[in-house]
Amino acid sequence: MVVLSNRLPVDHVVNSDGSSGWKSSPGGLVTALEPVMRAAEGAWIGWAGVADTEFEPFENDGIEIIPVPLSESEIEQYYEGFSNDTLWPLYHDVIAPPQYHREWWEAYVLVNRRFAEAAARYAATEAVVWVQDYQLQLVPEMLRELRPDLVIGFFDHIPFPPYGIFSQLPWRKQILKGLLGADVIGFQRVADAGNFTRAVRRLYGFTTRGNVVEVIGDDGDVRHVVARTFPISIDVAGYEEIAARPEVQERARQIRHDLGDPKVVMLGVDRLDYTKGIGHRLKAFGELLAENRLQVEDVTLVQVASPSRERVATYMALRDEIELQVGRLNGEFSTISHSAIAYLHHGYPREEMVALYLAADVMLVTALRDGMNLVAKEYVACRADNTGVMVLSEFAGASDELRQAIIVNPHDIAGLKDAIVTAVEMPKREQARRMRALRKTVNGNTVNDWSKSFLDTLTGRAAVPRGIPETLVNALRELASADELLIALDFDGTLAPHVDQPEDARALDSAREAVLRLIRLADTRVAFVSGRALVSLQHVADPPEDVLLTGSHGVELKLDQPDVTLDLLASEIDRLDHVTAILERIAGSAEGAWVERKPAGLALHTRLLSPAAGQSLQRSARSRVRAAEPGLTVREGKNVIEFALRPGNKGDAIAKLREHTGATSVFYAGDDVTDEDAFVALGADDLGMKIGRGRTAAGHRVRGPEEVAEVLALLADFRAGFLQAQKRERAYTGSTPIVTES
Ligand code: GDG
Repeated sequence: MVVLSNRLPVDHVVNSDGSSGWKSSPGGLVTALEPVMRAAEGAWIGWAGVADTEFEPFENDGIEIIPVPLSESEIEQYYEGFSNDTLWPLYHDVIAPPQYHREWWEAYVLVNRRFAEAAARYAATEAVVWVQDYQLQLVPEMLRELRPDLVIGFFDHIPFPPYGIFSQLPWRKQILKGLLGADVIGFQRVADAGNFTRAVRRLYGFTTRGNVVEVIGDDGDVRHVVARTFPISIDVAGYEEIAARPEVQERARQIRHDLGDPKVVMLGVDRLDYTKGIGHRLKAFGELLAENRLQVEDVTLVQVASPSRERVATYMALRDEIELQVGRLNGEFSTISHSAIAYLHHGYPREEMVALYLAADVMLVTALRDGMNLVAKEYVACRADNTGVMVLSEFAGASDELRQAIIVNPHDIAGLKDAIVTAVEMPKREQARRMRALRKTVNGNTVNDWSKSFLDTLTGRAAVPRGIPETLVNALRELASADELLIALDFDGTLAPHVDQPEDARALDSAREAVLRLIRLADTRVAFVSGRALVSLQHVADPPEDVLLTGSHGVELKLDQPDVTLDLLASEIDRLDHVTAILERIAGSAEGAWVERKPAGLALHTRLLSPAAGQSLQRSARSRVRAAEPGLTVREGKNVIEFALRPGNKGDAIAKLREHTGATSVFYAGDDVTDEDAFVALGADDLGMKIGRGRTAAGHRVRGPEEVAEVLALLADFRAGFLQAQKRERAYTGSTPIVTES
């Protein structure tokens, strides 16, 4: 596994005596990825934090560190310029005006390429590469070009803007193309993923279905890219542990004492950034003091504004502005013994941050726009005694989860003032009620859950729940009330367990039984959708009459009429013969491989070989057939590679079946990669169910054919129940149409 981020998890430091070394900077991301990285003997690629210096890769705590050098001018143009003065303001609702400079963009492309090349050099075959954040949005595509074997993920830590704003960017299409090189693109909020897929539709015209984007490559190949939300979190146990230390609790008491033991301590913790709404917070607090709704003897605001991006002009101006505001408010309202605001322009050790969280009765998070805001989650994690109130901006991603905070619109100063007063006056019981719920939420999604769910999605290892999940049961109940229902089912691995010899495959008795029940129901059709040639499907499935059949990935159809045969041209038969000869030769070289001839294509089966041997055989088949007979459709399935004369896939099969049956809703179940074409052909009123592990566009998942049979039986129950109820209702209201005479 390889992680790429702008900064490495270690900083290069030069000591006062001239010696130098490495200091780890254990942020949340490092904590989250450390165990995974160690287990996978992972590598971390990033910049070491000093200009114009090359460092050799080295090992740190079981992780291979690969420094990428940046020159002084690249830091100015790629990092401070394009990343922090173009993308950052653009992606944060243009709170500050983004600067567009072509030379910054060129530096961004150049540095992204350097990162991609480093990853391409270090990643092992078929490694998982996880690219972090907005500084590296071009890396996924560049890396895919260099290393098509890699599995590539991208996580966007900051918001993704609505199209009206994103479209300002002169290089908007290049950025989207860069991101679409990933297999999975993660966002903080549902809204961010939605903004991204909308931009993809507008600028590339690609189809998006739910979380899946159908990316059409220059060669016409289709890739499915998952774009969805994975809300980031914190190392909850780590924060709890620090908060429980007696010396940290003592420090919290000391802080309150040093502040003059006010009744209420309010706290803000932010990088000094214009997105954090520090000015709005100060304005609201100042007005409350001016109006005597709060008294300086009772309430103190501690504001940690940690130094950030200090060489970027907008940040210099912001610092002046905030410090002027703090100075004025303190000048006006502080007394000798009580300061209105304790303003701290420093970075602190984590223990001190936790002591501050423990000392604070009210936490103010008033960001104008924020991807997530980890500070909000950290405050909650530290409040083990269920006291404390949080005022939280609706524009921070955290507000999607932390619903029991006092949610505010920070632009509405009057509303923000009321929220602060509500927080200051909130009774302890109400505080505890809310904090308990907040703590449950934060505990339910830790940073480990976040990285696990992202990586599981990326590697196709998403957990398969035991038993039929509740969400699936509900979806089946809803589906059962369709006007015209089509139940389309893959055969091998779905109705029938996988076996070594394809001709031995048989549907489970329980599955056959459920299918027989379903075909007897009114307005309900069942279809088998297979990659097998139709004759082979008929042989193994022995389908009951009335079951519709499609074989050879939708090329062959049998729809309520005698078999459809394919009329092949003589030239097509020649091509098939030619490819047969090539594949037979390849199969002959590996014991256990065999070739299946289909009416309009060929399949090379490798399931008896080891995965590595199978893959290498498939690769050589692919390249030799491509060279000898270009233009054939190539499909890779589980332990099989197929070459078809005519394009066609299970998605086309669904379209044809839908048209034939007039179905208003479709249920589709399948286990193979080729079933993904069917899943992406489903719409909002349909239901897709993946069998087993593996990356999928289906909304539901079960473990194996036994559970498929259970699901089909359940669907038959629900459908029969619905049809009965409908019949009773018709009988009651009278189903004969009323004809009015003219
Ligand atoms: C970006 C996105 C998203 C701050 N000052 C000190 C200090 N901190 C720590 C906090 C917190 C972290 O820095 C800041 O994280 P945030 O999430 O609040 O904000 P950004 O830095 O803007 O982070 C954001 C995040 O990425 C993760 O995806 O949530 O939306 O903008 O952990 O505690 N830590 C120490 N001393 C300080 O002085 N030790």
